[in-house]
Amino acid sequence: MTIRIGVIGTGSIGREHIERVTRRTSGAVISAVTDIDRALAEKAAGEAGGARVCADGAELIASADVDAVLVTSWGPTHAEHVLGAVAAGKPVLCEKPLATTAEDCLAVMAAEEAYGRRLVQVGFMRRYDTGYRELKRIISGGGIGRALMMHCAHRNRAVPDAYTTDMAVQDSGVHEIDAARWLLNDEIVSVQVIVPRSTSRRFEHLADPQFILFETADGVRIDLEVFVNCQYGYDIQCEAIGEKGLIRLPDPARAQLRAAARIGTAIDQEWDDRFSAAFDAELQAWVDSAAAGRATGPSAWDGYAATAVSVAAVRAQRSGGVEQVEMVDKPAFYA
Ligand code: NAD
Ligand code: ISE
Repeated sequence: MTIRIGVIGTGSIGREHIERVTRRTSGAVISAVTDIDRALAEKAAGEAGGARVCADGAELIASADVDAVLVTSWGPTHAEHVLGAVAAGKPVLCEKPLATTAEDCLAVMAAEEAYGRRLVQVGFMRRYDTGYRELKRIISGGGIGRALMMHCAHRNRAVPDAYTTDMAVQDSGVHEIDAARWLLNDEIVSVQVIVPRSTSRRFEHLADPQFILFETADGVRIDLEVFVNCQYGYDIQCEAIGEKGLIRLPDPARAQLRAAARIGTAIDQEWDDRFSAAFDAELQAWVDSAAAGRATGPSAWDGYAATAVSVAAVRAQRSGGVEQVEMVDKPAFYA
């Protein structure tokens, strides 16, 4: 069976996913695309081998030649498209965030529950990265004993000046929020943000770097450094410390160069290089599960939890204090 995918949003990651589906995913084709920028959509349709261009997300979701929907538009528009796909009974992979407000995430959960089975997967692709999967296997298997602490870093080489202080949690740190919840099988209950001296290579409006401190329901403490103008590359670090050991995310395997009296390995420069294989695995898993009529991967509940923590973290950026995460109890539907 070939899954016919409609893509809403043909910007940076939308076009990457189109290329991924077209060249490296089995069992799927891109049948339709849409973007509020029609010229972009037409260009992407050509790259997808002649997909149809729809006027908007609603038309695309309703199309008979769209079996599954990929949402890669701007975050504030995600909820509308995901709700549309669920109402049409079509599987949907939504890039992070599921929605920018907890209320919209709850609306998606309610719609999915009313439909009767999971249709939504959220694009937290780190869960498909081999290094993170190894961490998950070892932590879950008791390899470090009871987890006590985690140290994480999210470093981007540079960001455009449209990037704002709250995006450090909502756009970047949200990946670690999801990864920590998943690795520890625990929920984050409070958050604090500490802003050190800022880099002189930042924009005036941007607090960069930031330390984000989390506490989980089980009492694990997590520190996350988000530094989005670190200059040297794209560098993701994660280390979990338990009662009997420590485990660290491996750096991507790169050949070692010995020359000019030095030993060195290349550092990825952008997120799409670092997580390219994880994105491939994520898309393939989504297509396979859509073909089998089931859902897999990060759920709408995970999307909700990550947004709820991000919302508290943005409050913490403003208050400077410790902010509690406000979350409903996990519905049995997502157990
Ligand atoms: P982008 O600005 O390059 O592309 C977004 C596109 O969506 C634009 O072309 C815009 O015109 C279009 N768009 C906006 N509203 C629309 C609507 N209602 N209907 C149709 N098209 C619409 O942004 P991007 O970097 O591609 O990011 C898109 C999403 O992907 C964001 O939610 C972002 O957080 C996420 N993202 C995830 C990762 C990751 O590592 N998983 C990386 C980058 C981006
Ligand atoms: C971007 O939206 C992503 O999701 C990348 O993975 C992240 O590293 C970057 O900081 C975000 O802006």
